[in-house]
Amino acid sequence: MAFVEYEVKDKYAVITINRPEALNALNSAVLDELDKVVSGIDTNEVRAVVLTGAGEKSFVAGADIGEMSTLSKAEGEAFGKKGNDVFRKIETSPVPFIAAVNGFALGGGNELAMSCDIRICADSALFGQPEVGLGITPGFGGTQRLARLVSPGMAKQLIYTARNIKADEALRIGLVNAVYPLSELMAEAEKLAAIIAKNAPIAVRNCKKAVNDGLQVNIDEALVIEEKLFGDCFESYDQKEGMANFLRKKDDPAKVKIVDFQNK
Ligand code: CO8
Repeated sequence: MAFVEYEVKDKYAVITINRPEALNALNSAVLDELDKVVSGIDTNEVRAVVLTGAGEKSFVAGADIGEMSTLSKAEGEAFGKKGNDVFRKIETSPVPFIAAVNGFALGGGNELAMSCDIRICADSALFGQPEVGLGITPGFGGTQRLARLVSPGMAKQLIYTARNIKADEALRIGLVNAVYPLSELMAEAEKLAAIIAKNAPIAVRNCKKAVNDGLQVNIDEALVIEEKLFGDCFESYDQKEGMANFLRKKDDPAKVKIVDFQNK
């Protein structure tokens, strides 16, 4: 593919948005390729995904302003839907996505990062929703996900002012989980992906669904969602072997082993 690289490593994969000449800005071609890559992930083989941007300067500097500049109302809405559909695919993918934010995460870039499960960033990263300075609203989920991730008040302040924030402030408001020197970011992201990939995949998948779906409903309905996904883990090979391993260890610490979860 011209703009999106996909590399499978040891039970995890790395997706790289690769349009560095435009700071990895998202045009229709990039969104189409990202859609294909995300749809094509073999979730039996791949248990976590790291998403990053090519180069040392930018994760994604937003939706492509040149492409958007001449859109009609209907085309603008369709472009918003195109981005929303791809980002929602990431958000609802059975595998966890880690955004490794290696620089600018502006507009659609911040929105892409927010569709991931976990965000970590370089100390050089810059986050923001600059859309109102361009005469538009955030249109790839920014008004919705930022308000849910940080707080409605903080989201509104960032969106209404179009102010960019640095990594330390992103950490303080909970937009990212950790900040690393740029040179260490990918190693840290891949280490995190590898740790997740070693755990029982059905359980991790059900945790993602439980958190995501539970946040959309009231607490009583949310707990029912949790109960069903908890129950769904039982009778799996991974549940039986994970628990048997704990019990073997109790009998005889020498029997300790790392469980090779099978995703079944
Ligand atoms: N779109 C298109 N091209 C871009 C974008 C972008 N978002 N960002 C950077 N580029 C291009 C530049 O035009 C430039 O290209 P060229 O070399 O051909 O002139 C190249 O990338 C390098 O950029 P700069 O020379 O500007 O690099 P600087 O280091 O000087 O500045 C900045 C970096 C600060 C990131 C600057 O490029 C910038 O401000 N970019 C725009 C950031 C922005 O406003 N992003 C939000 C866009 S709006 C959005 O994302 C809406 C999402 C929802 C869409 C809903 C659809 C309806």
